[in-house]
Order: sequence, then C-alpha cells, then structure tokens
Amino acid sequence: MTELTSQEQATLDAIAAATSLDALEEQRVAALGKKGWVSLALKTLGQMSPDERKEAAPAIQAVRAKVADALDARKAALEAEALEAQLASETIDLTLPAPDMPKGSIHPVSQVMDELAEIFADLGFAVATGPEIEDDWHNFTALNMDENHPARAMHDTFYFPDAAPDGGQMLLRTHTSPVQIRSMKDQGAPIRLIAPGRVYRSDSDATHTPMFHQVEGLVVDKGIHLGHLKWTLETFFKAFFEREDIVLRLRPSYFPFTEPSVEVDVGYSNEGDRRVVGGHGDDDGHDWMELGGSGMVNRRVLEMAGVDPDEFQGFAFGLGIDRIAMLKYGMNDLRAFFDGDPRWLAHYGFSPYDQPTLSAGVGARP
Ligand code: 2NL
Repeated sequence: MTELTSQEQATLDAIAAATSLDALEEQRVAALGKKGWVSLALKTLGQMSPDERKEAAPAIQAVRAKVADALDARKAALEAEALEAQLASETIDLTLPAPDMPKGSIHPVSQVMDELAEIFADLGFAVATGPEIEDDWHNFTALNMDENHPARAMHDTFYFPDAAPDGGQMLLRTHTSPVQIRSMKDQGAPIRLIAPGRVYRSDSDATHTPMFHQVEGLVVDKGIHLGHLKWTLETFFKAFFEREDIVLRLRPSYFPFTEPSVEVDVGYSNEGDRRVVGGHGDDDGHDWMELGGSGMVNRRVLEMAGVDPDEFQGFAFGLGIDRIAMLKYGMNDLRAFFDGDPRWLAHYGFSPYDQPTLSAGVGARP
C-alpha cells in the first residue's frame, strides 16, 4: 500500500509537470495501460484473501480514479492553452492604418461607353461586340461597298499583308458596322442593338487618331421609318447631355449602306472657349455641329445580312465616342485621350465607385 501511495504521488507530479499531450499520454500508458502499474495492482486482487481484498480493492480503485481525473484535468488545461496560443497568433491588428483609396480612374472613353450602354438599355437595345481584325466582306462588301467602291479608298484602311484562308483580305475594321452585319446574320430580325468599340483608319492630326472609338446603332423591325430614327437620337442625346433643350437637324447626305442617308447636327453655342450643346442652331450666337451619320438601312445591306427587305426595314446610325466625350466633359485635344498621362487621367477620369445609372445621373462627376 505505501508503494502504491508513492507511485501515485510520482504519477500525479508527472501529470502536473506534463507540457504536451504526448507527455500526458506516456503517463496514462505507464499507469492505466494494460501493463501500467495501476492495472498490475488490480491484477494482484485475484491472489488475495477475501478480507485483504475488501480492504485493498477500494484503495486501488480510488488511486485509479484519482490518476484518471488528474489526466483528464491536465488534458483539458493543455488543450485550452493550445487554443489560447492559436487565437493569439491569429489575431489581426485592426488598429493598423486603413489602406489608401485606389488611385486608378475610369477613362472618359470607358465612362461614356458605360453611359451609352445604360441609356440604350433603357430603350431596349442590347450591346454587341465583334472582332477588331475583320475580313473585307464584313467590313465593306456586306455594307454595299464592293471592290471598286470609292468609299473603300476613303476609309484609309489598314490592311494585313496576308489574305484569309478563303482568299479574302484581312484588315483592321474601319467602323463597327461589321458587328451589326454579324449580329443580323446570327440572330435575324427583329433586332435592336448598339455596337461600341475601337475602329482604325490611317489618319493622324490634331483631330484624328489612327485608332478611335465609335458607337453604331441598329434597329430592324416591321414598319421602321425615319421618324423612329430621329426620336431615338433625340431621346439619346437628351439623356446623354442631361438637358432637355437638345435640337437636332437631319441633313441629307450619302452613305453606301443607308438610303436615304442623313447627317446628324446638334445646335450649340459658344461659352468662353467651350462649345455647349443645346438650343436651336439658327438662333443668335448658335450654330450647328455634326455629331454623326445615319439613315435607313440600304435594302441591299439587309439582303446581304440575310434579312428580307420586303418584310423588314431598319435604321442605323454611327457616332464618334471620343467626340461626344470631349463635348460633354470639356476636353479640347483628342490626342491626350491616348497619351496615358496620369495627370490627365486624374483630372478627367472618373471614380470607379460611380457607376452611371439613369436614377443617379449618367454622368456623375467624382
Ligand atoms: C458616321 C456614319 C453611319 C451607319 C453608320 C450602318 C450599319 C449597318 C447598316 C447600315 Cl449594319 N448602316 N451604320 C449608318 C449610317 C451612318 O456612320 O459618320 N459615323 C461616325
């Protein structure tokens, strides 16, 4: 019995001193394991006389219980310590200074494209995109400009040196019309979409860059006429320039892909060195400015795009995005659009947090 008491004390001391779950397990095996000293002590009960056993059994069971309790308590304590240590190592110091707001900004061209999509979506137009590297069929032939058409030369096209597998010439698209040709071929009529994007013409001076941005619009349905075109453009420009006094003038013109064709002028006045749209172009201090071209889709174009011109009519228009961005946001040099100067972007760029919406205003300034 005294031996049992000293073994018990040694084990309880070792348990108290254990600093890991492994060390604790060692103590459990040594005491309570199959060949542990408590188990061996229990086995001696079999050789005892009933009287001896009556006295020894409860004592040994008490030792067993004490050791087991001590093991459980120490295990719980070690696990709690481990959790504390883990939590302490995983804390985040929320007192660190917050990071700066992002310094990037949305380019005016991207901003205007987002505004266009928002305004035209409200009128039921989808946004369509297509390849910037085109073949001459989609860029010219399907738009009623065959090989000998003088307008092909007028477009100052960038051609690729190698022809496509089918023999067609490859080029950088000179307008986004091929997107609409592809959309009509894919989806048929009725159709209502805008096609914004980059276009390329070999032209470079103060007002022309070899790459610029254009948005074209196309509506094909039964019974479409010039009145639908004028209402659509007027409604768009009022929403885009955020003023009700927009006056448009449709001036007879010529495009191979539309018949009749009209140039779209907007009334404006000079305020300081800035042109401000609004009012009638023939009033005092007012004049007209050309914003783009449009017309009723030429029936030959509908035919080539797989639409029956006896059943469907359509209107189309094309606008320069860079041009209307300059007008709305007051830049005077087109070339600065593509310099990537961070000072220009900091001044004319838009906050990525301000999404153009019809409810909050399509052109919210930072
Ligand atoms: C301009 C003139 C225009 C179109 C583009 C078009 C597209 C198809 C069929 C017919 Cl698929 N027309 N687009 C029509 C008239 C004018 O752009 O001066 N743009 C800046």
